[in-house]
Amino acid sequence: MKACFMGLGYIGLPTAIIAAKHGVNVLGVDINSGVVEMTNQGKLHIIEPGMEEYLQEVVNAGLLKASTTPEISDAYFMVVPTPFKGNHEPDISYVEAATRSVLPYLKEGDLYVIESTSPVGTTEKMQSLIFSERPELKDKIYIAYCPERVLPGNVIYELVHNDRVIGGINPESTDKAIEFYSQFVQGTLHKTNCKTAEMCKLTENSSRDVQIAFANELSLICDKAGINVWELIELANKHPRVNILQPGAGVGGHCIAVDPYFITADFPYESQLISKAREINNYKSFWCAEKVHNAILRFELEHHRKPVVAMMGLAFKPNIDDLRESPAKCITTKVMQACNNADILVVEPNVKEHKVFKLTDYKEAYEKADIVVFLTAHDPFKELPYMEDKVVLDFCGIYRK
Ligand code: SAJ
Repeated sequence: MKACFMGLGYIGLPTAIIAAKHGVNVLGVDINSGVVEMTNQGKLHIIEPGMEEYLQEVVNAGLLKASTTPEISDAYFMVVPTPFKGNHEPDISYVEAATRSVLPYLKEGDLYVIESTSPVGTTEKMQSLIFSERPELKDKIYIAYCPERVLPGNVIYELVHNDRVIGGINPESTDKAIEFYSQFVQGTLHKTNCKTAEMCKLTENSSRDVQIAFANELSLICDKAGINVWELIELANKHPRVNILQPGAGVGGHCIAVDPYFITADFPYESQLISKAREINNYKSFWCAEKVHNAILRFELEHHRKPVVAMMGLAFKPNIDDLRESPAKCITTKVMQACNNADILVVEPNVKEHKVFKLTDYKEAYEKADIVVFLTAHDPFKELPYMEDKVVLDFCGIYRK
């Protein structure tokens, strides 16, 4: 069986590697020739623990090859980005482009799967596109939607062990896709239709966004009321049916902060709560930036000099180096733009160099700072001794007490 993965990004490449490791003959396709070259050399262009060894193994075994163009295969997987356009409208143009580029290679009996997070109805749109361009394939190929669910940093384990939801345009397509994924997935493969599978992916990430918004809202209330929100949540979670998530500097990354808009764009009147949650999580970052700004002004008034401010963490969540859609990065940028009256030291222990920010060692920055702002709860920060003489703005629960 030969499978063609369209898109060698954070999901496409690991999935291609794991499929190859389980004996599938894989062609990985990417429009970026640098990515293709690196992949063929067995070098991982993304950061994912343990994945490079797997890549080298499958490339050396001749099971995975990368190219900028597709080839005739038995199965095609669309694993390309689905960003949003200006007004939070989903942009499925990459899915469409990837689909168009495999169109000439499709033949009877082939499987076509979309894995990219997509607005409801995308699989049916691509079905129409395929059959309008290749009408002779109508009812002769299998089409399904199967969203990825893996957590960056734990991809090797989750790609194999997570359950998956698989929805075909008809039961035969669902079964065909299940046959493919059962080659490497040990989790349960749940059958549904393509619209439900599309909505399921959006629902999972929107549910997390709504729950984080609740925690963030509590943090605003507690700040005003003079209550330690970390202690409050810990206590409330002692109730057998309460499980509140953690507040933070906002919600980042390219999934949770993006996918809910795929629902709100198409169902604006019905999705009041999902939409409000997005607002709250976005607002939390502005609120944090305001707090830092005010702390700087207060320090200046009290001490008649510029404070040294350590902005601790740039990544979008703890213990990773991914800065995409990061609230910490956004807050740091805002503070740097607004506060000429401070020396700002930027810290990100998981990144060596950054083209915009000059990075300072975390211990050195902490030592020098008058104001310490914890933005991302990286483990090394938790080892820093609490120092009474510093103003600490802890947005991510480093010093819970
Ligand atoms: N966050 C909080 N409080 C929390 C948990 C998270 O503020 O209690 C913040 C994080 O700091 C980060 C953001 O939320 O800024 C997102 O982080 P995350 O760990 O919740 O999720 P992602 O974006 O790394 O991965 C999510 C996962 N989805 C769910 O857990 C429902 C993952 O399983 C998906 O595969 C992934 O999105 C995706 O690709 O869609």
